Amino acid sequence: MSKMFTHAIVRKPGDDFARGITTSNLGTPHYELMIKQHEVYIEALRSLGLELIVLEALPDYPDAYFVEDTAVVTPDVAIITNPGVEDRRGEEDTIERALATYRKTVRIHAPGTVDGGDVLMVGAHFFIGISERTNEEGATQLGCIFEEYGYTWATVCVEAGLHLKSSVNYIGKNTLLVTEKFAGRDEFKGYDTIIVEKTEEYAANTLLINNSLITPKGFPNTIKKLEATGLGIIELDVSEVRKMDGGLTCMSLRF
Ligand code: CIR
Repeated sequence: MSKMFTHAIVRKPGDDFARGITTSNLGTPHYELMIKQHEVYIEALRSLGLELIVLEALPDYPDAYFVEDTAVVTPDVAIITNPGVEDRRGEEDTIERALATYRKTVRIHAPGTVDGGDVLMVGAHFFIGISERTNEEGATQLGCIFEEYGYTWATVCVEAGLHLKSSVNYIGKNTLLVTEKFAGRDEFKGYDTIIVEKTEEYAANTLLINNSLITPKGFPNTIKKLEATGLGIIELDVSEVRKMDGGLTCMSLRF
């Protein structure tokens, strides 16, 4: 059984969200549709029993609804990150205030950088992706905090995709959902893997909430593989989020 979450923090996208960072070539995102998809996402989290803390959009931070990047929340402590891109620094201050009600908070300090999208929790073990956003110094700071609280950790080189969780996610029952590029990596020995084929790579960003999976709509082969796990599955259309290089895990902090 995976860890049970009781809460999630989300933030409404601002009407400037299309000014966020993106490398995708999927066209201009549509604000009203984005808001609709975000509302459906919130309702999906609620339907799985989570209490939602919904923050207002943060002026001048068009990527701030990707709250996952600003913190790593464990059962004992919340680690507030130092985001890997300058433009997003400052988002973490508001998240620290929101999390302080629920957890003791500690911080990652420069020159260390960490984006929460690079941190994958698998029970009491954490994989930390070394990426364009998360550097070795940040990973070491984070790892030392994990050790203090009795968790283990290992780094994984993120050679493809924005973050580690763009390509690898834990879906319970000792199983990782991975893209072809990450399949067979030594770091994941000891886990079962479900491989997402190249044409469906985006579906690797599937979110495990208690005993259900939230997965992006439009990836029929991955759905078939996920159905075999016997877990509940919710498919959500996140077309507008994808245009901004984001996905399902990015839009919430679960704890
Ligand atoms: C960024 O480039 O920072 C945002 N446009 C996308 C962040 C996605 N976050 C995530 O995967 N955890």
